[in-house]
Amino acid sequence: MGYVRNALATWVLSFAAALVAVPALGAEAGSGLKWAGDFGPPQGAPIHAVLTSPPEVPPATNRFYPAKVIVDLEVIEKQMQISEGVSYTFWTFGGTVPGSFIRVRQGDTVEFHLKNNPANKMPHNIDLHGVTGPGGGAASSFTAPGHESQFTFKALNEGIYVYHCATAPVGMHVANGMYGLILVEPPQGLPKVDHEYYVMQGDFYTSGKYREKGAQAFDMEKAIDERPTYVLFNGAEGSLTGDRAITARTNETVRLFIGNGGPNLVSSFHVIGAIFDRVRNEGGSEIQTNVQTTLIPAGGAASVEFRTKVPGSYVMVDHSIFRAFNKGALAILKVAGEEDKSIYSGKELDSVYLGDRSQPNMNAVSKATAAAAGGRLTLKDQVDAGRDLFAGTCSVCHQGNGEGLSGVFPPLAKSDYLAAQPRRAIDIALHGLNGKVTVNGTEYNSVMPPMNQLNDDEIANILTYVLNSWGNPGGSILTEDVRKVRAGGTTAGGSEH
Ligand code: HEC
Ligand SMILES: [Cu+2]
Repeated sequence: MGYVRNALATWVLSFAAALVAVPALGAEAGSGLKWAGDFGPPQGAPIHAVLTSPPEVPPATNRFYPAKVIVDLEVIEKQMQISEGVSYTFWTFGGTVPGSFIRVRQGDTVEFHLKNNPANKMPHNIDLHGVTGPGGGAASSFTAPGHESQFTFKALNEGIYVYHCATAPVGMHVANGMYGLILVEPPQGLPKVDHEYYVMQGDFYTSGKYREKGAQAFDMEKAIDERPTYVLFNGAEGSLTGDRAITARTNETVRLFIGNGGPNLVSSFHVIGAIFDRVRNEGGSEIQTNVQTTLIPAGGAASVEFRTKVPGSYVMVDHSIFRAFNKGALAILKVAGEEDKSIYSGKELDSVYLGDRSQPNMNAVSKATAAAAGGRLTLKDQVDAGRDLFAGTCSVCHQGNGEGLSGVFPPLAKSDYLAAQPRRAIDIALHGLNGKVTVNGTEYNSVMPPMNQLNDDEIANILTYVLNSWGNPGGSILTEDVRKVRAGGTTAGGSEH
């Protein structure tokens, strides 16, 4: 008996909450009584679903009756940037990775139109996890380039669901970015928040190494072995950092719809410096509170909510942490507003966590890559790109102004050690340095770790920047020079070219 009463009380409460949230309800009060499930025939004129590109989420349906909702989704195969100066041919739902966000209401009858752009090379289909029926729509939606298919389903369960392509080889279609989220709102709608954002993780397998420049092909072997080159939020490194970070102000509520397209990895989703007040883990209906890190399975999703309290940059990561700092799984929520010293004494962030993503953008790196590809790389291109890359890699120790830290990290500015054999720096960057060195009359006996996670052109540009800054002697280091040293060649006693 107690249970029944409690359940009733909860129901009445959520009913009351919805009444407060949506003043327009009065007109629809009749249908309100069926909120436990509102599966009558579609009412009113058919509605075209508003689809949004990530990180945007369509507005609430604000609807209190079941409708017929038409979804038009087009598959587009296109080359896009996966990292600065690195391009990849993505297969997309709606032209973005992840695909367009779809929002409907429980009880809606969804008429789904899947179009396969005539310029595409591959057939595709769609499996929506929010569909009840074999294949989640996959069998009814197999579509050749230049064709369109149509199927209809009733959104029976509320929740946040992944959709993805399920055309063979399925793993390859998913790895190329063919996934997205569909939100099925509960009949009474979701509690109002100030911001909703759409973030989706995926793992990517390229023939080249992490950040290796140029057009990269899909690598089936790496994919089968589950050895991703990139682990990314919203399909590209930097898609949610710098001037593309998502934003909020202090004392606002934020709801993130977090999906994981996989194809292989599960995500330990964490926002550095924030605690999730409420999580619907696995997208289910139970609400979990006070969560630090929530697991998002491949082919799963969750919604997390929190109130922003302290201004600053909050770094969202997959807390399998090498993925964040060495494979790209890093995004930023920028919170503007007044400091609250009673909650956090502050020292604005944590460039430690932002690393080489602390730059507002990496345009200089892209520009240098394009110039190098076109055979017209200038010294200035290299210096500009090197400046962006130096920040967050070398600057952690040698400092942004190259002065180092007295007794701990030697200076690069006007370093006589560097000037004596500039090309020896290639070896230092690749292999690190330890043992006694004397720089400008001061002895250092410490350890610099190898920086060989940087690729050849990154090291070339960084060193060229260092050589042309702070009164150093100038000159340039080219990608080939670094490649030779990495391959085991010698720096030839610092001879200049
Ligand atoms: C984790 C700290 C750290 C980072 C990061 C770091 N270094 Fe160093 N670096 C050192 C230390 C410590 C030494 C001195 C090593 C010794 O005592 O043997 C050094 C020495 C050097 C030297 C030779 C001495 C001099 O001052 O001329 C060069 C050149 C150099 N680093 C370049 C770089 C470049 C370029 C990067 C970025 C790609 C970098 N370092 C990143 C700590 C660091
Ligand atoms: Cu596909």
